Amino acid sequence: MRPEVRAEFAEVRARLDGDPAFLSRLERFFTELRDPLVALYGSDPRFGAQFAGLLQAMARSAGERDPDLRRLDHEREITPDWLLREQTVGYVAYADRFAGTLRGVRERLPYLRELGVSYLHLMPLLAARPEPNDGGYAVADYGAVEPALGTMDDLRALARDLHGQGISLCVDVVLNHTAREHAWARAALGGDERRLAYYRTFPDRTEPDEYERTLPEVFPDIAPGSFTWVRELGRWVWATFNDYQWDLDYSNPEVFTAMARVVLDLANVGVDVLRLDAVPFLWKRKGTDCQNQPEVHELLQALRSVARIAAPAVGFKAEAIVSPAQLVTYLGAGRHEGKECDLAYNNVLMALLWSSLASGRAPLMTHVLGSMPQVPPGAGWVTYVRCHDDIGWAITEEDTAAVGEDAHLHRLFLSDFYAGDFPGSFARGARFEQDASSGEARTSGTAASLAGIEAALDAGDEVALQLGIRRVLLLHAVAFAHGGVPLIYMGDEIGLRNDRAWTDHPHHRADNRWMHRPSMDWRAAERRHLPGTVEAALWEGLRRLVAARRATRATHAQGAGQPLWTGNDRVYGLLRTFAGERLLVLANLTADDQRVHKSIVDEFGLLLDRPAAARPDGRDLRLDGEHLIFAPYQFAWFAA
Ligand code: OTU
Repeated sequence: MRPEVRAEFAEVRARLDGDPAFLSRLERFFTELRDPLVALYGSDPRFGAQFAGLLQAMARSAGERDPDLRRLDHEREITPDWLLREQTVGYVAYADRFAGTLRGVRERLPYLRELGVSYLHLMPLLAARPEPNDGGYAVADYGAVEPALGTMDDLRALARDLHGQGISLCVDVVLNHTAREHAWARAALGGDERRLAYYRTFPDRTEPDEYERTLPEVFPDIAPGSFTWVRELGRWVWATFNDYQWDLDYSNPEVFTAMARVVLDLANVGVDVLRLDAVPFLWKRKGTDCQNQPEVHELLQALRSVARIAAPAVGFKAEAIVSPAQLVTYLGAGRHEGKECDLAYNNVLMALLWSSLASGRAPLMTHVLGSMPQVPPGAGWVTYVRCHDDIGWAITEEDTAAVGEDAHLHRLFLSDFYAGDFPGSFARGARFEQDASSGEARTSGTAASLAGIEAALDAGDEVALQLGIRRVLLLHAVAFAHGGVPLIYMGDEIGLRNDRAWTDHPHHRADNRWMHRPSMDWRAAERRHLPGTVEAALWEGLRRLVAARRATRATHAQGAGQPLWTGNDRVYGLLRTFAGERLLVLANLTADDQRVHKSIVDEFGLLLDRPAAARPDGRDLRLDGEHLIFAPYQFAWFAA
C-alpha cells in the first residue's frame, strides 16, 4: 500500500471509533476493495489521492446514514439471501408512465400491494438531458431527480413508504455513459482538460477505425457507429449508444471514484438495489468487442465493496445482455465469487420463452437452459417475460445444432413471427434494428400484443383472446418458477397492448421500443375486479402465481434447476430443488391438448393432488388413464 493510503486508512479508523460496525466491515472488505483498484490503477500517479478521498467519502457517507437504513444494514447482513428468497416478486415501471410523479407512485402503492409486489424497479429517474434522452438513460445530474418527477426528498420519502410496506426500491445507475449535458461533459466542452479525461476522445479517425474493426453496433439504425464527431471539441467522442450518451473512461481512477460517490449517495437516499446499466461496456480494448473485459469485473468488485462497507443493505443488479457463459460472470466467478452482483437479468430465458411459444416446441429451451451454468453462491437471476427493451434473439449456432435446427432460420422465423409476418402468427409486434443482409431483427411489442391479445381483441375473436391470455400467463408461470427474482413489467398484469400513439412523440419516432412503453391505463386497471375481462383474467392469474411462488421454497434463487425431457416435445419440464424441497413444472407450449405420462410426477415423489396454492394455472389437470392431459397452454406446479 502507498504510504499516503496507509495514513488515510489509519485516520479514517481513528475518526470512526464510534461506529464499530463500519470499522469491522472496513477491515473485512478492505482488500476486496483495494486489490481490484490496485490492479487497475496501481501505477497511475493519481491513484493514491483518489483512493484516500474515496475512503473518506465512504466514512462520511456511513456516518451520515439514517438510523432506519442502518437497521436495514444490520437486518440484511444477518439475512444475506434477503433478495433471493421465494417471497420476492418485482414490478418494473417508468415513474411518469405509471403514476405521473414520485408522489403519484406513493399513492399507487396499494395497487402494487394487492398484486403482491415486494420489489419495485422504477426506470431511470435521475435528472436527464431534455428529450431525446433514451428514456432517461442519458443522465445530466446524478445528484438530482428528474424535475418533472419530483425531488431527492420525494425519492427519500418514497423509499421510506416502500420500506414501511415491505417493498424494496431499485433504481438505475447509468455507469457507462453520461449525457453530453452532464457538468463533466460541459466542462470538457468548455476546455477543461481534467474533465475531458473523463471521456474517451480522439483527435482523428485513426483509433476509432481501429476499434470499429471489431466493435459490434448496438443501435445500427438509430445510432450508427460507436463514435461521434463533436465540433466544439474538434474530437471524436466514444458514444456506444446514442451520440448524446458519452462513454466514461474508467481507466481514469477519478471516474471510478466519482461514480462510487454516486452509489454512496443513492444508498443513503434509501435505494435498496442498484440496477447497473450496460455494465459489459465499461472497459475497452482494441481488437475485442469491448464488452465483458476482465477489468469490468475488477471495477464491479471494487464498487460492490464500496457499498458493502458503507451501506451493506444495498444490492447490485447487473444489466448485461450477453451470452450465458459471460452473463454468469457478473454474479461473481472465480476470484470474484461472492464479490460482484447479487442479481443479473436472465435474457437467455426471456428470449427462449418467446421462441418456444412461437414454435410450440420445448427442445431448444430445454437444451439451452439445461446447459447454462448454475448461479454462483450468494447470487441469483432476475427472470422476466418483457421489459422496456427489445427482445434480442440471442440463439446461437451451437444451440440450434444440438436440436437439429438452423440458427439463422430460427432467428429469422422469430423476427418474422413476432412482427406478425408469418402464416398463422398471433403476434402484433414490430422489427427493431433489422439487419439488412440477413433479414434478421430484434423484436418490439408488449407481452399482450406479442402473445395475441391485441389481434384477438381487434378481430373480436373470443377463443383467440382466451388463448392470448393463457399465453401471457404461461410465460410468467415459467419465469416465476425458473428461480430468481421474477419481474412483472408494468401493464402486463392487465394486458396493456402496444401504444398506438407512440409515433406521435417527435423524439420517440425513430425508436420503436416506445411502442411497448405505454402509459398505465388506470381505467383498464379498474376492470381487474370485473370478472370476464382480460384485465381480471391476467390479474388473477398473476396473483395466483405470486401466491404459488411465496408458498414454494424451491423457487428460491439459490436453488438448483434442471430442465427435463417430458416425453412430449410440446411440453416443457423443469425440476427445481432447494433445501430438500422440490418443484416440478410442466407447461404445454401449444394451443392443443397435450399428453404427458404421469410417471414423471411419481418419479420425483410428487403428488398429483396439491392444494390450490400450487395450482397457479387455475384449471384442474385432467387424468386419462396413465396420462395427464394438459389443456391449451396449461401449466402445473407440483411441489413437495
Ligand atoms: C440498456 O440496454 C438499457 O436497458 C436501454 O434502454 C438503454 O438504451 C441502453 O442501456 C443505454 O443506456 O443495448 O438493447 O449488454 O445490451 O445495456 C439494449 C447490455 C441495450 C446492453 C444494454 C442496453
